[in-house]
Amino acid sequence: MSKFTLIIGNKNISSWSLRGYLAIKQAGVDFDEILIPLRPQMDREKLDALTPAGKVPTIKHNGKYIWDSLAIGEYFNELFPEKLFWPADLEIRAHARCVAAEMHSGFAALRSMMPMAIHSKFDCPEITGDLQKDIERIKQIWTECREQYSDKGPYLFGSYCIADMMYAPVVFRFLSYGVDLPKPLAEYCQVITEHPDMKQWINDADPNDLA
Ligand SMILES: N[C@@H](CCC(=O)N[C@@H](CS)C(=O)NCC(=O)O)C(=O)O
Repeated sequence: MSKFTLIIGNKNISSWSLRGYLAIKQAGVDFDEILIPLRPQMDREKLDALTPAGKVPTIKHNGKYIWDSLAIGEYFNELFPEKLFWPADLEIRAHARCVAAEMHSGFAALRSMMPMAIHSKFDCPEITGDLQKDIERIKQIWTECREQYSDKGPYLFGSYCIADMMYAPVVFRFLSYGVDLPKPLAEYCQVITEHPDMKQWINDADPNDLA
């Protein structure tokens, strides 16, 4: 199988890049990494030359591009089904796909009002309105998952899967802004920060790169 190239933004702040990185790490393939700084100055020309949509993450493989985090997860799922990118059970898999898709297409208030900056701590903004709705909905999703699947393992659906990759940046947002979480959800956040691929990303992220 030919080599993969992963194109990403600054690790401290590029939340979508983190999802693509977690997917390729779970695949366990060799890959080259190209980091295009998005901040303080975005290299637009370089980004547009390397990615069809001008967005990260993008994977290049066999001369073709996969330029969206969820599509990247699905690509690796199809290439390496034995890595269990999704739960094996049909109904649990449908649940996992729903919560991953909900993250991928939603939570705009959380994303704009609590940008990810892995190594930073911030004062928590007032949690009202759309931000409150987003946070409450995420807590509800995580709580339901932990209640239903905790007997299978410490991740949202027991075993680590694409749903965890999609919510990993949310974990860092909650930690950076000090969002109050009930114990089972705080424990889930800790499990994510201790995942080996996450630890590698944290270690590589430059604290000086800020949103
Ligand atoms: N839906 C896309 C979103 C990708 C995205 O918006 N990435 C941001 C960085 S975190 C980006 O490339 N920004 C550069 C730009 O918008 O010009 C995905 O899931 O990959």
